Amino acid sequence: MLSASLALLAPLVLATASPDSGPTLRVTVDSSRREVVVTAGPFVIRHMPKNMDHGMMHEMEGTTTPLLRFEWPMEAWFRGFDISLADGQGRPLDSRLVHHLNVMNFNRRQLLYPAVERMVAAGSETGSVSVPKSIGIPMQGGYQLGMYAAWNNTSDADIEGAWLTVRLAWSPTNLAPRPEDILPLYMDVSYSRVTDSYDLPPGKSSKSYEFTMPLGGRLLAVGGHAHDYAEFVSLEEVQSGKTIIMLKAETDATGLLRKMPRKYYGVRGDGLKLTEGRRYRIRADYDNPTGALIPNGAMGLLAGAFVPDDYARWPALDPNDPDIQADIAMLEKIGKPSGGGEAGHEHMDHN
Ligand SMILES: [Cu+2]
Repeated sequence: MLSASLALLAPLVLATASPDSGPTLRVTVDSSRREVVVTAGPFVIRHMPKNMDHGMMHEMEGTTTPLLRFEWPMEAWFRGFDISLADGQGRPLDSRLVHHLNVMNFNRRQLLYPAVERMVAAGSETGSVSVPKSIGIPMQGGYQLGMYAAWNNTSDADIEGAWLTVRLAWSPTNLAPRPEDILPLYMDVSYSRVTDSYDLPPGKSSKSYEFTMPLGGRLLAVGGHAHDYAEFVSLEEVQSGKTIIMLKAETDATGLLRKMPRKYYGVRGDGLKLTEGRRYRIRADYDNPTGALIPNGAMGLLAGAFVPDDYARWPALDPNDPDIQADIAMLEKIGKPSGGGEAGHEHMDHN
């Protein structure tokens, strides 16, 4: 029955959000390809002055879209995404203009932090991502989602009239065997409400954050995010001192980051077990050869596909929690002309 109702919905525009000025957003369901297609635009993509650094870039108007809200249309498992960019005539633009793209789910919170779920965190080198049909993120119709993109236009000219299309792949509820529920698990060496980038001192440095797992489960895959001059992002067991995840940064000869690896612990196997009540330490090491502190120059994140031992015990999102409210307020400020300030640093994974 689900597929029948989706076929009916497919040609319909499900939602149109048009603020007074600025981009519009359209959501359609492509039931033959099993994709929710989100199209937003038009955008002006400002080119960056040559000497702009990572932190400055985020603060410059026209380098980040505002938060674009939309509704997820039906019960399904979310299992992948694809990002594309086109000009006003529908001709493809280089998708690397999208520095990073985040999709948030305002109906579910993160496990470790009082912040809304980051469903998608994609970077210019991430490309399209999908997980096997045997797993997926459980979604309900009516979930309030939002997304934003940060641009990286290194050309000499602004690009006007750009349209962003994000295809969100899903598995239907009648899929057999039933997919296993996964949820995103974020671990951050420098989590705070407004920014998770931090100042990078010259020379060798290490930053870490310890936490107790509130709920056990298995990590099926994990990716990382770091900036230039990163050496690695790792996860250690505090008591045993054992390193259980090690993502070594791939850098060029001068230390500029090329990419962060991804690790797969087996989609059918047991995965990497994280134990309830156990202490863990996420750690990011850098070696900054510039001789100077780089303001907001560093980040250290791990993002995994996590199978909780008991899905029902995932902490519920409390809309009255001041931390949740602050997180949402921060997201709402992204890409706004004034007052955005530090908010623009919010990003999860662009490498
Ligand atoms: Cu970053």
